Amino acid sequence: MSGSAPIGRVLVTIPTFNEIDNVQPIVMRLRAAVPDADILIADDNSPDGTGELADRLAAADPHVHVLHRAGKQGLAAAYLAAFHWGLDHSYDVMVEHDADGSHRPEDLPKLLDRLQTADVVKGSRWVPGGRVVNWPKSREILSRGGNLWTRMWLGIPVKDATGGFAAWRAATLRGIDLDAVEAAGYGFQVDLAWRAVQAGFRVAEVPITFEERQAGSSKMSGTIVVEAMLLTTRWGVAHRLAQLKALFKHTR
Ligand SMILES: Nc1nc2c(ncn2[C@@H]2O[C@H](COP(=O)(O)OP(=O)(O)OP(=O)(O)O)[C@@H](O)[C@H]2O)c(=O)[nH]1
Ligand SMILES: [Mg+2]
Repeated sequence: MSGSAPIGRVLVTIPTFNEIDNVQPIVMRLRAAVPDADILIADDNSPDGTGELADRLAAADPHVHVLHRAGKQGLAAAYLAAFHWGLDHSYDVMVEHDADGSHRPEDLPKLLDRLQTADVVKGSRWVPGGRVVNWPKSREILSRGGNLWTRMWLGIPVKDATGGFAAWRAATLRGIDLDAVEAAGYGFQVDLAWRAVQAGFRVAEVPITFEERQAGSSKMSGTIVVEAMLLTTRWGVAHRLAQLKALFKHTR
């Protein structure tokens, strides 16, 4: 764990599946917001040609890279592949950033700033100053409910553990067992945050504005929600049993 360490070389990783209308604007905004950072688009062979467009962006700009993957394998697999790519290329910081415009590149400097005294920083919709724009009430309830469930079971000191905008020090990612990550969908976010907390890393949150996507379609599904809920419950039961065991040990 670091004290107040400079953050070094930053790689913004963007998973994409059918984001043809979003990928170029988001890359342009990122390049303007964090000009020194590199960008890695991890595309799962999108049928709409996102991968080919990403190649053209990469050919025009040495800061942009593309990781082509064989087919749609879920958000977690794309991020894990992107993290490994970043670690192999000696980046010091890896950022998770959606392609769909829900995360604002303009908020990223704030996350990176906070990372100077943290091991991972999550962009949070549910801390003071955080907000959502144009998000259907049903999605807000799902997100708030999922985070409540997560905090109830895991006691995790994170208000938006399910959020997908985050900056990780490479040392933090190296310090958690990425191969053991279980979730395939957005439970992946809780999985990673929980591993970081358990390993004793400092997890910080900064407020962000989260906007509903304007183009393309959501990949969120009932299966992804159920997976996240079941996994969180299983980790929570194990965690609470371990706490009870420790309590009995102390009171005997
Ligand atoms: N490479 C890859 N990217 C994915 C996959 N599923 C989702 N993504 C990307 O991950 C990001 C988040 O996905 P979204 O569909 O926006 O899902 P979400 O943000 O959880 O849901 P919404 O709030 O409804 O948008 C987007 O950039 C997607 O293109 C996948 O299987 N493979
Ligand atoms: Mg989205």
